[in-house]
Amino acid sequence: MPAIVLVGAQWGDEGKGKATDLLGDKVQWVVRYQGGNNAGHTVITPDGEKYALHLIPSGILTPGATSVIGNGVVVDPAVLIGEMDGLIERGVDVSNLKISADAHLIMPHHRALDKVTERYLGKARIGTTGRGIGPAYGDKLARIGIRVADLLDPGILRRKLDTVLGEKNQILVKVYNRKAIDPAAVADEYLGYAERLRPHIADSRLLLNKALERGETVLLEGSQGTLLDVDHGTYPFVTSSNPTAGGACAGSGIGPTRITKVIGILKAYTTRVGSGPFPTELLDEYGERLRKVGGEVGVTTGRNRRTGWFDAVIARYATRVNGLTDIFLTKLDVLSGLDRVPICVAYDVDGERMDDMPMTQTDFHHATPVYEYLDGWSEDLSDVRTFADLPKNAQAYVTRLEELSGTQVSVIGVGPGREQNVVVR
Ligand code: 2SA
Ligand code: GDP
Ligand code: MG
Repeated sequence: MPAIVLVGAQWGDEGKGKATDLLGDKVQWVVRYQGGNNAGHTVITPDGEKYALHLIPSGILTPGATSVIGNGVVVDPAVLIGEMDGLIERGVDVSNLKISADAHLIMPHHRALDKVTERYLGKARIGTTGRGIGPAYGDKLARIGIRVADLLDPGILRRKLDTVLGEKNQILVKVYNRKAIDPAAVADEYLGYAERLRPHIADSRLLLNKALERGETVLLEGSQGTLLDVDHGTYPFVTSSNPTAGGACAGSGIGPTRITKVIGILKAYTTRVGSGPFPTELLDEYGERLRKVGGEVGVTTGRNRRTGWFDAVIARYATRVNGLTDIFLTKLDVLSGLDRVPICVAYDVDGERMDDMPMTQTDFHHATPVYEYLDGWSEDLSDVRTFADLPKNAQAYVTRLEELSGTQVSVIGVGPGREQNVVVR
């Protein structure tokens, strides 16, 4: 009767979409528990079809699994409908998609405020995706959010919009010199979406708990990553939700005793998109090489991702914060062709060695990597399917990452395709 959590162990884009897809045929339910359409998850199916999913769980591509947008997600209904239509056009069945009645909606004022506040922050900007994520979670915590269930009650929806826009329009107009948003027009627009989404709106926590009681398996799919968690990440350069494993319970309504496995997705090097500290960042030709060979471009915004060497301090931190039981190590193939491969094993913070994440963000900003160097390998890994067939130096690299992170590697990604994996255990 297990629930399995799958989390990004770095700053996102570790290959969670592919990992979810890989587990898809072993599970009956796939649930998104946080984030919104800031996420971009890439899945390449066996017939070579490439899908970029933003709001819909990657499990939608696995026939037989039911996909759920959990209560912890923020939903932009126009984007959701667009994504559903895009999938239907390509022959994917979305009729079984469930959307939690308690999920919060991204409204036009959230998108507007996300953009203007970023501009206002200037150099201190977060580098958000501009999708309204932060303001939507802000309203949720301030208890003025509008939820999916409100789409089913036009009177309530209109009343809530009048109240919230009464305040937000003051801010938009008086602070940011923007146009006011008409509550009646927004209500009409959103009631249109309601008609389309109505058959999918569900009491998802009840569905999931009943499924667990029947002995079915639920996969809880995180978006973004551990270091982007609003509590455990590099605050304020984070997203506004809890991608870490703890967030899976709150964002789905499943109790922690149900979770039997927590899989951390870890890239064989590091990337980050948006602002904020990044100790192993490479601003040289090696960084450019990782970006090119790894195809490191944002799936949602098309921004270039920042790139750097593997950071074992972060891997250890992610192991602890999420209680990882397994690691899926992705993109090992991208490191082929290097003479030696650096691994950051600790930080130097103003002359002091730190083996663990510094307590303060000020120290983290000052952290410079202490590197250990392993010999590289030149072989193309894309057709390797067993650990024994990996070049000896690649094996040594994986083994060292396991030692340093404190978690066993159970699968190694050697290419973007569904079958391009080395299953270790
Ligand atoms: P937001 O929009 O409020 O969540 O932005 C806050 C920070 O969170 C980062 N963030 C992400 N980081 C990596 N991948 C994400 N998804 C897309 C992808 C990103 C893209 O898969 O490539 O296309 O640019 C994602 N979503 C949010 C964001 O960069 C900010 O640092
Ligand atoms: P997610 O947000 O964690 O789902 O990851 P993204 O989809 O944003 O980015 C991961 C990228 O790496 C996608 O383009 C995947 O197709 C690709 N990918 C995943 N695993 C591997 C791998 O093992 N090797 C290579 N070369 N690419 C991979
Ligand atoms: Mg992504």
